[in-house]
Amino acid sequence: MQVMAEGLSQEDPKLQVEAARKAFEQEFERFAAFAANSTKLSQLDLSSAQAEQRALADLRTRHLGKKSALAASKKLIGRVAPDERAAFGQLVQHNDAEIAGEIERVEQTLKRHLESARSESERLDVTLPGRRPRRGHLHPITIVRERIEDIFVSLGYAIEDGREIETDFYNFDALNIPDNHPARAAQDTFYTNDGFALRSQTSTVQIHAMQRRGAPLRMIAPGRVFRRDTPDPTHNPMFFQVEGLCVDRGISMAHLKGTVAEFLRRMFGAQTVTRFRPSYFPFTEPSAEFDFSCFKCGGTGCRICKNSGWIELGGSGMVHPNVLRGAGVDPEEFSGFAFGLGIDRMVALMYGLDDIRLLFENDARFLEQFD
Ligand code: 2NL
Repeated sequence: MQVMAEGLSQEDPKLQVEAARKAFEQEFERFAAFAANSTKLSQLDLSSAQAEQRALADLRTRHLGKKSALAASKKLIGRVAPDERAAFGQLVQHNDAEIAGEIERVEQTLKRHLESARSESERLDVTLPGRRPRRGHLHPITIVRERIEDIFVSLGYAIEDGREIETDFYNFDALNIPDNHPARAAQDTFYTNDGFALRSQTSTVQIHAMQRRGAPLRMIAPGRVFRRDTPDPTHNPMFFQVEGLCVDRGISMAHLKGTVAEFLRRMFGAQTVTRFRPSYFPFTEPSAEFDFSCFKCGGTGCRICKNSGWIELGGSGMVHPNVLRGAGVDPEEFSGFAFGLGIDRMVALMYGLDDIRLLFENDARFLEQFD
C-alpha cells in the first residue's frame, strides 16, 4: 500500500499504524499490570500511585495526542488510494479506540485505588480508647499528711504552718526545755552560724499560734523538722511531723484520749484500739505515749507489729502550765492537751517500707509505686 502524494513517507501506512500500536503496547505493559494484577496495585502507596497516574497521562499524550504517530496516521487517511481508504481509516480508528480504551481502563483502576488509599490514610477509629496523658501523683508523705489534715479539719482543727528556722526561744525555752537539756546540744540540733536553730519539732508553730490567737485554740501543725541523727533505716536528719494542740476551759486527759483514739479509728479503721503508756516530756505533764492495735493483724501479732499486736506511734500529754504561761495563755483559766507523731513513720508502716530514707531519695521508680 502506498500514499499518493509525493514527498510523504514512502513507508506502508498500515505498517506505520502497526508500529505505533506496538510502541504503545511496549510502553503500556507495566501499566497494564495494574489492571491485571491486584497485588501489584495494592503495593502502590499514595504518592507512587499519583506518580503512575501522571506517567499514564504522559503516555496518553504521547500515543494519542496531536503529535503522536497515530495522529500522523490519521492525517494520511485522505491520501490513501480510494479503494483502500475505508479499510485504512477503520484500522486507524480501531487502534485509536483500543489504545484509548486500554488507557481508560488503567486510569479507572488507578483512580479507584487512589481513592481507597486516600481514605485509608485518613482512617480514624473514633471508638478507640483515648491515649491517657501520663499524670504525676502526690508524694506518699503528702498523701498521708493530707489524710491526717482532712481528719483533723473535720474535728474542727485549724491547720497552721510556720518557719523552719527558729530562735532558741521558740524551739526550746517556750517548750519548758531546760538549759542543760541534751536536745539543745549542737550534737542533736542543727544551728546556723548566727545562732538560729532548724526546728526540731513543729511545737514552734503552736507557740506562735497561741501568742497570736490566744485561747481557746484547736490546731495541728504538720511540717518538716530537723535532728542531727545519723541516717539509718528508721532515722533521717529531716523528717515530717504533725503536732496537735487543743486549749480551752476544762480540757482534760479524757479529751486527749478521745481525740487520738478517734483520729486513729478514722485513719486505720473503726476496729482500731488505742492505748496510752505513761511517759515524760518537758512540755507536757502528765505525759503519755500512745500505741494502736496493729492494722495488719488486728492485734494477734505479725511482722509489722513485731509480734506485739501494737504499733507505737507518738507522744502526748497535758500542756505544761509553764508552756501555756510562756505563750501568754493563763493556766488558771485554760488547760490543753498536745500530741506529736512522725508522718514518715506512719507512711513506712502503711506502705510496708523497710527504710524511711527511700522517701527522700526522689527516685521516681520508687515513688511511682505509691499513688
Ligand atoms: C513525739 C512527742 C509530743 C507535744 C509533742 C506539745 C506542743 C506544745 C505544748 C506541749 Cl505547744 N506539747 N507537743 C507534746 C507531747 C509529745 O511529741 O513523740 N513526737 C513525734
